[in-house]
Amino acid sequence: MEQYHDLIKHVLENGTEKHDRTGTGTKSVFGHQMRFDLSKGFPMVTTKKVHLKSIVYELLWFLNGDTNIQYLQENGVRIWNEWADDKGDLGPVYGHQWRNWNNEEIDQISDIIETLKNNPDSRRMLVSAWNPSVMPNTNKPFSENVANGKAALPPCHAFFQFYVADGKLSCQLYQRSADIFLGVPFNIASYALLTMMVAQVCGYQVGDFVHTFGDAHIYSNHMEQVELQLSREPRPLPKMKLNPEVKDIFGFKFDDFTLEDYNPHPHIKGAVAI
Ligand code: THF
Repeated sequence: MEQYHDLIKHVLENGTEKHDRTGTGTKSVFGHQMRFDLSKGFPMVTTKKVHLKSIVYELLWFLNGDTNIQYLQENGVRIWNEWADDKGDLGPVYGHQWRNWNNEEIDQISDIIETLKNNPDSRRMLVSAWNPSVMPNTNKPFSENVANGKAALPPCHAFFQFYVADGKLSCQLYQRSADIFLGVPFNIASYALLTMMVAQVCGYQVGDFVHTFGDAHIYSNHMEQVELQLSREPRPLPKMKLNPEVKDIFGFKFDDFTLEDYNPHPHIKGAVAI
């Protein structure tokens, strides 16, 4: 995971102090790219312990088209609590756009799987969570936006594209806004996992996960944490095993994922900016 450490160092050295919506303050750069060859191990940060359980349940929740946090809470996942209304709703966020864009029965995930199986040279294999018609009004509380049919938050990982060459499936994500300490380790593992799942159900080997950033920032209250992390030596990457029986992208269950040889340094706590 040198790519991740290089990103932290790059932002510390070249970033600009910048104010942000949450009022926390950040150091930020605009535009950056990382690439992970998924055949070389599962790209999970090793210089702090990352909570895979939250990542897997969140991804299954996105794929189910679910946008209420009840399912996450039932499985002990708290990462979306801050933004939900009192019924647990987040409005039309990721899952809704992936599976049911504008309530028009547009299922981008099923469409992509179809295209990957039948026309893998296509240059149109994109999934967009970025939907201008549901953008929230920043001056209003999350719950009021949700009550008005808007998303609680605009998507951070906005859209992604698949690519097949030499029998290998690659995926590139454009992330418009990236919380480097807390969110990015989650985002890398989540899309790496999604790429592996799509590759398995479509019959491809895994290629690269390419992670492209817009505003990549370190929050001012994460500075000590990232310094501690940089002082640690990265360890060998773990391996992710998927249950090979699953051939339907919507058929995966939590127990179908097994992470092997993950020996991270201890967890580092950090507050999430809301
Ligand atoms: N807002 C901000 N400020 N940062 C983000 O990373 C972020 N997201 C999602 C939406 N808004 C965001 C939410 N994803 C954690 C991890 C991911 C999140 C939100 C919070 C978090 O607190 N992680 C802790 C605890 C892990 C756990 O309990 O499982 C950690 O130490 O990793 C990015 O898409």
